[in-house]
Amino acid sequence: MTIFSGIQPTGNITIGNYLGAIKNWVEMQKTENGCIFCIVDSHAITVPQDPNILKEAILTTLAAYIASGIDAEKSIVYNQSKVHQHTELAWIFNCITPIGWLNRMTQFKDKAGKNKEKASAGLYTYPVLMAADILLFHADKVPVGEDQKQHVELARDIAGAFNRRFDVEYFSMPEFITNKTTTRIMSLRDGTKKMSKSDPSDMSRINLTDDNDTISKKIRKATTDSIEGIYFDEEQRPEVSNLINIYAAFTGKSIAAIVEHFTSKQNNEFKQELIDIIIAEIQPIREKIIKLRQHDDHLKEILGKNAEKAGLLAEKTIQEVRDLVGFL
Ligand code: AQP
Repeated sequence: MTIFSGIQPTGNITIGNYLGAIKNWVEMQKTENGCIFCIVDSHAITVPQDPNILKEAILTTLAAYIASGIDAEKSIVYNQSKVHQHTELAWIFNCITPIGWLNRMTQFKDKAGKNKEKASAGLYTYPVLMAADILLFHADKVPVGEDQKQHVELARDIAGAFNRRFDVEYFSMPEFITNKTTTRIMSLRDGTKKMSKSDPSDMSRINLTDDNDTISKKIRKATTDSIEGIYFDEEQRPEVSNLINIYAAFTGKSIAAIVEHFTSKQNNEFKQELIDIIIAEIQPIREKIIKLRQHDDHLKEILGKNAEKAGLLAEKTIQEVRDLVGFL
């Protein structure tokens, strides 16, 4: 079985990325040998990036993967731009994907906002590159957060469109899978907005590189409401429900059990327990990231070696695709 997923090196990895994606990857890696975890830097440049900061972010993202438990010997871990077949396949897919399908993608609407005309063509065709990432390796399963579900569905549609266009059964359908307990972690400042690496407010997220005092401060200052008691109601109490969700995702406990545990407790007791739980899991990861970043040459060597492994698999697919398309 082949498993493919990735994260953009667009800033500090958040607990949203960790709980929604990486934690699930670590679990899957325990039983599966065919895992490919990419640092999707070609996706990152769909919005402007400072070149020096991007280079740093690629290395920190790799360090975060390894520190969280990804084994770069067992799984293939590399940065996307090192394997040119991603963009070659994306171009072919661009030529078979109807514009109408891309117009339905909600992430483009969210990210382009009111400035749609000024957004890059790359941001618009981002989901086509993502389909190429997945199908280049004939991935069976794609473990991502719930926000990426629509893009995985589009990858299935593109696989079908390719097969129909060339009258083959070449690509099979990749399956979207997400963490059972975590669907979407929301911003600590606004419970209706997704927690994001690129949110202008650092207080809206917890980064894997945050120190214990910063984690504590961010949770204490996290927006809540003035309603008495701790209970789950995403409509009326999005912020409190988000904190309960984060608690559930870190501990694996059910929402019902958490609410029961806090029935007669105060908001500050709930927040303190949450802080302790987050720190217990994040502190060792942060310490490993710092250690790994002291050996950037080693990290670069890992990226190089793994890109070679990925390149071999990718080249086989692209040769077959070139032939099906009619390229000599
Ligand atoms: N808030 C979240 N809750 C659960 N899962 C999340 N993911 C992202 N945010 C949350 C999952 O993390 C993986 C990597 O995402 P990405 O870097 O490719 O892009 P993204 O989804 O756009 O993530 P960010 O953090 O919001 O990045 P920016 O700010 O650069 O756009 C995916 O599996 C995603 O589902």
